Amino acid sequence: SLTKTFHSVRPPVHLPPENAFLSAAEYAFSLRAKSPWPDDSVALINSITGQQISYSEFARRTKSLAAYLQKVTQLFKHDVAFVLSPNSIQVPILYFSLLSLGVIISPANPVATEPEVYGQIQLSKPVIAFATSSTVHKLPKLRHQTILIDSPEFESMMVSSKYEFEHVKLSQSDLAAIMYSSGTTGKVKGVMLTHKNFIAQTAISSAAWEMSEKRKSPSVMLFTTPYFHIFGFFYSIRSVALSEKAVVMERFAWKNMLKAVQEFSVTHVALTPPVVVKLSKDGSADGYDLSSLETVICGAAPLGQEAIAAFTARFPKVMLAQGYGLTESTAAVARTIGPEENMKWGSTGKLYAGFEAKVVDAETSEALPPCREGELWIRGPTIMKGYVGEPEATSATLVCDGWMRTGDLCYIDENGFLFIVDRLKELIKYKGYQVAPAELEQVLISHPQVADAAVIPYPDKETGQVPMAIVVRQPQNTLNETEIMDFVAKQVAPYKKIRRLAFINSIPKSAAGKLLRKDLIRKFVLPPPA
Ligand code: 4UV
Repeated sequence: SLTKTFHSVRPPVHLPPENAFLSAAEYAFSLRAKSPWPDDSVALINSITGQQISYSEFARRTKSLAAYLQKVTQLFKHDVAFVLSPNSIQVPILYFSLLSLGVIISPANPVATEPEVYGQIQLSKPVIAFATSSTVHKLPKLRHQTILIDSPEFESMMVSSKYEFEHVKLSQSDLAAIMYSSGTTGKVKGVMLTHKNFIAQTAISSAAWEMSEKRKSPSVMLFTTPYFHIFGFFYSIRSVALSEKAVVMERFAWKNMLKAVQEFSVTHVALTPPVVVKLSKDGSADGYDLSSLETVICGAAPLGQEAIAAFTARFPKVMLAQGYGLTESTAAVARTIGPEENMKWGSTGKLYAGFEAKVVDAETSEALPPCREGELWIRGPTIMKGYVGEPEATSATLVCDGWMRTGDLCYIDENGFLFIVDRLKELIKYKGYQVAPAELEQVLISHPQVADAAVIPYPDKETGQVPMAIVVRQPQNTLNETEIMDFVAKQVAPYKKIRRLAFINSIPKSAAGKLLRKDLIRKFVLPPPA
């Protein structure tokens, strides 16, 4: 077929009219109210202390806090609030309050360094910062009013009914958030997302949910994904829309995750590929009762067929769904829905309702037919407004007629399944051939004695670049360099062979589970500073 634009094959989803005044918070609460579960069902659980908050309490706290911030702190529509906090049950309440005030949320990674925080603040220009006792020291001194969300004062802002919240009229085109784009490549940018972006994502993702789930009780979702990253940020809204019970982990810790699944009978968890791989390889998972698990949603980085096979063999009753998205697209634009699509190993599923895609040849800019590899371009209702203060970066990404370049190499098959190959910018060029590091990483971790691996380009006079593997061996393992190189060479075309190798104790990863290849390049490739 000569298809040049791929259209979503999902049933259309009804979105609220664009001229309706509506915040993402109101919209999520309105879907919650239509759910079959009562107001007193549990909304949030602290996975360590067991403290619980019901949906009616969630709504009450959101309103009291919003009233306080409006009347005492004097926060108004279009103000920006910087948020620097690890996950906690306070964070979603803070988010919903700020969303209903029309205050733009700008959440940053709590492990960011002071210079990183400074750079982010320069971009988003907040009038206030919300931090915790563990992060507050990173904020620039005396610049902003600061509220600590782990303080008794914050608790009383959420529970006092002293102030009356005055409803704020918001257009859907108003900004809801400025998110910092992952920064695994290039410099950090502030991604502007509107209430409409979140409303559309909530509507589309809830519709997908209804297609795949027929539940007798609310799902129990474990939040290991950070609330400052789009995956966790959007899921904090989606969770309310679906009336889920959200089990919140302060920071990701392997044993705590397993313990939480057992203790709270977790049914759903969103994970990144490294954790999915670890679940299928690490013996310590056997010590826990994980039988409540129904679905694992995996996204944020490529998950290879071998990894899926290993996971499915170990957890045959758990559905492993895959989703693909970007901060710039307000989370997912494609995902697998239902058991049949989940078995399409290696695919991140079909486009969500309301989306279109093109696969564009990097050299000729031509839109390609099915099964050909090129850069993924997408168009749809969740695409960002742009990068704050960066018109050039914005026009390089939002190219024309609403199309956004993703920077990802992909192909779409005849049935509309999307396959992500790798980040275009991270491709290795060996004698002019493109080698996708992600593909070699998947081969490497399919070796039972390899615990983790990353592949980076190593400069080479003769060939341009050669693929270099950085490998973490399983404990007490003597696997050597040649054995690993031979193992890979047997499975890939000759130009893709690993030609250099080093061992390491652990692979650096971002909080969202992405390999930090640039840190490895700094360590293994660049000469040490003079
Ligand atoms: O901007 P960002 O950090 O955003 C994300 C968002 C991920 C998801 C995934 C599934 C969901 O359901 C959801 O709500 C959010 O990671 O990074 C964007 C880049 O991450 C890579 C790709 O290179 C994007 O440009 N990426 C994201 N998902 C996948 C992926 C995937 N499933 N497979 C391969 N690469």
